[in-house]
Amino acid sequence: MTNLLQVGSITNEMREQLETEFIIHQMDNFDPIEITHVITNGHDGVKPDLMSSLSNLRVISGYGVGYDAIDVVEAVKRGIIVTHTPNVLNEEVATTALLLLLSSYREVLRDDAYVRSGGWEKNGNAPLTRSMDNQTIGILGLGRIGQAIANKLAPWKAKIVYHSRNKKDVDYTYYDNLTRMAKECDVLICITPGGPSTDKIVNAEVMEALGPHGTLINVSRGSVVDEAALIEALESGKLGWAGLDVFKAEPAVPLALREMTNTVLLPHVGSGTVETRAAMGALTVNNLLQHLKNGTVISAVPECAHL
Ligand code: A2R
Repeated sequence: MTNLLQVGSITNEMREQLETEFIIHQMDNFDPIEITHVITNGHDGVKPDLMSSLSNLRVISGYGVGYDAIDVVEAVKRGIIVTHTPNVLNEEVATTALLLLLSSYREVLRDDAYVRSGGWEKNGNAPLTRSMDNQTIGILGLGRIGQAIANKLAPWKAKIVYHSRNKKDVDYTYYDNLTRMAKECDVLICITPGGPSTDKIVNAEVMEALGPHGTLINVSRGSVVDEAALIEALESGKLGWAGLDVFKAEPAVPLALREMTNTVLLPHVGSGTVETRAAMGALTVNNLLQHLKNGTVISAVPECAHL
């Protein structure tokens, strides 16, 4: 049997599959020398101290597509293979982006509360909302999930534009400057990876460019948006609305965001359906099982593809 360290929670199904080949150790009781494999998730990752204490580590299998909580540069240096779960969650995260967008445009939370509180019966019809049709929607990060979001927006006849580091082979208009793109958009949807290269790239300037009638949707990482600037922009009316699935210091969410009526907030559930989490769990486990069998993995992160 091989020694696997579990960081964060896993499902019962994943545990059952893993227990056929691994002894699963918990964080409060393990011998660092024995550990060759780690299972973790996008939030917990592997802290630098932990990684350096695991001198025989070979594989880190991540349950999620984002791996900004793992020091991949250090992993590559040490020949440790990091894996993640791309593609199997594209459609679900895209659905979450649409859910936030539609909820924001059509004031679902406000109107639901109006019905529940008896306000409709007492005070008459609810105020009108905004139409989601024919909007110019900027996608920040037109990768696997970004493309799925663009596809899902087709029925609303959205004009899609995008910003990423490189121009892609697609028909949508490319902007090499995020602020310039935001100026042209009704909506900005963030779906880049986290980490230093995207840290606070959605800053005060970008939010002001999006403007008082603009809507910001974030289904990427909290770090991508300057949260203090976001609160200021929403409070002052420089930005209209925000739909957020991710935050700077999860699970803590600033009170200011929670008290606003122009925000829709979700507890990082972008991929959080039974079906999609099962697919992600299977891929996370199969990466580990395949490595045991023949030393290869199914879905290494790009930086580790050569290992
Ligand atoms: O820069 P490019 O051309 O490689 O485009 C990637 C873009 N991207 C960035 N855009 C602007 N500034 C940056 N510093 C920057 N870094 C990356 O983000 C690409 O279009 C997109 C990422 O696409 P994928 O690698 O296919 O990732 P996927 O599967 O769509 O997931 C995105 C993220 C995850 O990393 C999690 O944090 C989150 O969604 O769930």
